[in-house]
Amino acid sequence: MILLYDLAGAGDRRFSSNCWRTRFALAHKGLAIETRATRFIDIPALEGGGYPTVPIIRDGDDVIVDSWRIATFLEARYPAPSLFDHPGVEAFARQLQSWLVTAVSPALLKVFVLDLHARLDPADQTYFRQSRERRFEMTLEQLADGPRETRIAAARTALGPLREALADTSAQRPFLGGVRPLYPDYLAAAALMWPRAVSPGPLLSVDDPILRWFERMLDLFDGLARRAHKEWDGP
Ligand SMILES: N[C@@H](CCC(=O)N[C@@H](CS)C(=O)NCC(=O)O)C(=O)O
Repeated sequence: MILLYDLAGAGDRRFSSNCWRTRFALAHKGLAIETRATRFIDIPALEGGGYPTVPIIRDGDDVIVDSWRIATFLEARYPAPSLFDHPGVEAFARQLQSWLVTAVSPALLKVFVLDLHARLDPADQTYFRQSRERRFEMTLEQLADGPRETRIAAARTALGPLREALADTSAQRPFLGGVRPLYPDYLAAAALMWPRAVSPGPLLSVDDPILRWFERMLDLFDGLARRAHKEWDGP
C-alpha cells in the first residue's frame, strides 16, 4: 500500500494539480494507495519534516517528494504499464511540464487565485495569502486584477498549444499518448483539476476540443477524477 500525502482544501477538496499528477500515475500503475488529506500548514511536519512540498509518497521505506521524481521512481519500481512507453515520450512530458508551470499555471492563477483562497481550510488561508503575496510581491487581489473575462480569455489562449495537440485526437487516437493515456495526458489533465475543484466559472467553452479530451480523462480508472469534488459548471 502506497501512502500519498495529497493537498486538501475545505470540505476535503483535492485540488492540487501537482498531487493529481501523482494520483493519475499511481492509478495508471494499478497500485493500491491510501491518500492522506494534507493542508499547506501540515507539510513541514510530514514524514519527520524537511520536505517542502506535496505530493509526497511513502512506499515501504522509501519516501519520495516531487511529482516528477515520483513518476520516475514508479516507472523504475513498477515498469508495467509504462507511464512513458518510449524515451521520446518522457522527454516530451518533461517539456510539457515545464510549459505548464511557466505558461499555463500563471494564467490560471490570475483567474482562480481568489476562488482557491476562499476554498482553503480556514487554517491555511493566512499561510497561503502571506506566502503567495511574498512570492508575487503583490496582494492576491492585485494578482487577480482586471475583468474576469479578460483573464479567462488569456488563460484560454495560454492553453493554445494543448488545444492544438489535441486537435488531432480522435476515436482512433483519443489521447496525447495515442491509443491510451500516458504521463503527458496526466500532466495536462492535472492542470485542469484545480480550477475544476475551486471555481464555478467555466474555464473552457463547451466546444473546446480540450473539453472532449478532458471528459475522457475524467472517465479513466472508473471515474477517479470525475468523482473528485467539482465546483465548476462543466464536466
Ligand atoms: N515541483 C513540485 C512542485 C510541488 C508544489 O509546488 N506543490 C505545492 C502544492 S500544489 C506545495 O506543496 N506547496 C507548498 C507551499 O506552498 O508551502 C512537484 O511537481 O511536486
